[in-house]
Amino acid sequence: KSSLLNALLNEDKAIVTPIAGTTRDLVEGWVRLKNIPLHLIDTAGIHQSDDIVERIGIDRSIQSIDSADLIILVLDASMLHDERDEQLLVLTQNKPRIIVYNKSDLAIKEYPLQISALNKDIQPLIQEIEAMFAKHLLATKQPLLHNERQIGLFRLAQNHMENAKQAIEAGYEVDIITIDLQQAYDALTGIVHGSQKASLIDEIFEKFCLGK
Ligand SMILES: Nc1nc2c(ncn2[C@@H]2O[C@H](COP(=O)(O)OP(=O)(O)OP(=O)(O)O)[C@@H](O)[C@H]2O)c(=O)[nH]1
Ligand SMILES: [Mg+2]
Repeated sequence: KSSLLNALLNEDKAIVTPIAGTTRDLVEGWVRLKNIPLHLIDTAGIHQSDDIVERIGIDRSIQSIDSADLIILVLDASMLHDERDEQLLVLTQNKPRIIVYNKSDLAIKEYPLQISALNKDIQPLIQEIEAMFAKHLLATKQPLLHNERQIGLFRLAQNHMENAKQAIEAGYEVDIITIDLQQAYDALTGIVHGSQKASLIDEIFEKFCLGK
C-alpha cells in the first residue's frame, strides 16, 4: 500500500519496509490524475495484531473505510487470498472500491487488474480510477464543478480576477479594477444559479451564517 502511495505521488513519502505492520499512522498526499484531484490516504494493513500501537493504526484504517469516497483494496498477486483478504473483501463490498493486485512481477496468475508498485507500473490502476470517475461511479463529498459550462465560467472568473490583480499591481484606478471584479462576480454567480443572475452574497448567506 505504501509503495503504491509513493508511486502515485512520485515521491518517497511513506516508509516502506519488508516488515508487515510498518505503517501505523495514516499517511496522506494529493495527486491530480487528468482532472481528478485525489486525496490519497495510506493506511495500516488490516489484520489481527497484539501490538497496541499497530492496533490503533488498524482501527484508523477501518474508520477510513467509512469516510473514503473510494477504497483501493490492495491484494498481493504473489500469493493466494488468505482469511484476512476474504474479510477485507467482505468489509468493503458495499463501498465504491477498486480491487488491485500488486506485485504483478511475482504474480502466480493473471489478474484483471494488476500492477507493480515497486516497478512503478501502475498505469492500469490509474486508468481504472479515471474510468470510474468518467462513469460517475465516484461520488465525492466535496463540491465539484461538474460540467463544461461551470468550468468555463470558473475559468472566466479566474481570468478576471487575474486581470484585477494585475491592475491593482499596476496602480490603476479603482473604477477600472471594479469592472474586472464585477465580471468575475457575475461568472461565479452564473455557476451557482445557471444562466440567471442573482446575488451570490444572498446565496452564501442563505446557506451559511457568516461572521456571527
Ligand atoms: N516484488 C514486489 N515487491 C513489492 C511491490 N510493491 C511493494 N513491494 C515490497 O513489499 C514490501 C512491503 O511494501 P509496503 O509498501 O511497505 O507494504 P504495505 O502494504 O504498506 O505494508 P504495511 O504498511 O506493513 O501494511 C516492501 O519490501 C516492498 O518493496 C511490487 O510491486 N513487487
Ligand atoms: Mg505501509
